[in-house]
Amino acid sequence: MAAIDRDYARHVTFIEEGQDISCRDALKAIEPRGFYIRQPPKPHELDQEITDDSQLFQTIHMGAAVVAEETWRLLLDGMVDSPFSISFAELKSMPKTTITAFHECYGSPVLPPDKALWRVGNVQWTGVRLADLIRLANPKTGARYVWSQGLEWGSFANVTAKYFEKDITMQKAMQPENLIAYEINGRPLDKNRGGPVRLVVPGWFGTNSTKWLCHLTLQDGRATGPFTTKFYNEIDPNDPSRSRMRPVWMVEPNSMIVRPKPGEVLPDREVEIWGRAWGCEEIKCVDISVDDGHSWISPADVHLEPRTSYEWQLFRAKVLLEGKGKHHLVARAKDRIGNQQPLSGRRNHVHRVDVYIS
Ligand SMILES: Nc1nc2c(c(=O)[nH]1)N[C@H]1C(S)=C(S)[C@@H](COP(=O)(O)O)O[C@H]1N2
Ligand SMILES: [Mo]
Repeated sequence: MAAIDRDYARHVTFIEEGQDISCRDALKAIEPRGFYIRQPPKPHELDQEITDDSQLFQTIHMGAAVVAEETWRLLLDGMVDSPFSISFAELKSMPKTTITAFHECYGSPVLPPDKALWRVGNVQWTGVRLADLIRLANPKTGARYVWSQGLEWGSFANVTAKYFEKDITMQKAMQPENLIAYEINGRPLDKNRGGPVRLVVPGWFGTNSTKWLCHLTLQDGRATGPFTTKFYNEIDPNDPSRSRMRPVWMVEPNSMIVRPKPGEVLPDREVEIWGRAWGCEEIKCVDISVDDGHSWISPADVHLEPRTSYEWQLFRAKVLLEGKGKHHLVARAKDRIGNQQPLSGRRNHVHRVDVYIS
């Protein structure tokens, strides 16, 4: 074991063979029951670098779990040599990490993928590194996925589930960005945010970041619940025959214009456009068009902040809007590995803003 692991081992309770540990007793109630969305502000209202908790969207499928912090335990088992459980106090006594990351909802898993766009924000999460906890459990070589389960149960879109269950690959799980988080923007996670403890998987869609987390289990195949089989799979846009499906995991490049605001009447032809770009991979350039995508201004004239972890990236450009009347502004991000936002028809298609020169 590495030094950090030996230190961590003091904080957990290893499980003896044959011992049956339940992590589900901490569920006090599900209140309120049923589907709930808190809609995000419009892109032009997301003008702060860090999105306040009160401004950040919320997505709840079956209801919000009310969790007893004193009895809460996280269980880590499955294809590991040293399964263990850990209390909230023990988790908080471990070395903590803070990461700034964009947080984006895929949108409805039952509507076409170009609906419910811009459910996004950028926040600071604090907690313990998922990879450190997994290492402590000594994963077996065949473990390929980490399944995560929430405490709540119920139904969504006429499908019942015994709990919210998601999976991520072991390869992703062992990256340092993933957290077993208990704070957002320096404050404890409240009930709707998934408190006391949730998973956070930066760079991947929000749906993978299981709230009211109580169980992690390492497995050799994909999770079998409705939230990974029936919901949250999509047609792979890279497949020419449009028949191959893929899990809703990595966030594709995306961007939004924050200024000017839609419909703004501008007195001056010289206009500064700025906004945010984000994706699983770092965004390397943002193209800007002032004629609805017919032509693009040189990327060299668009300033783009580099990324340090998974935060959204600011872009900014000064443009000249020729002539009075309506102008169509478009921004289009391209990531480090060459993926570019499509112009239409996809959940990450470009953001368009119309403005007027008076
Ligand atoms: N247990 C549980 N975790 C969950 C969900 C849920 O319904 N139950 N919703 C998921 C979805 S689809 C998203 S986008 C994010 C939303 O996190 P937020 O509500 O904190 O923004 O949580 C994910 N984790
Ligand atoms: Mo979501």
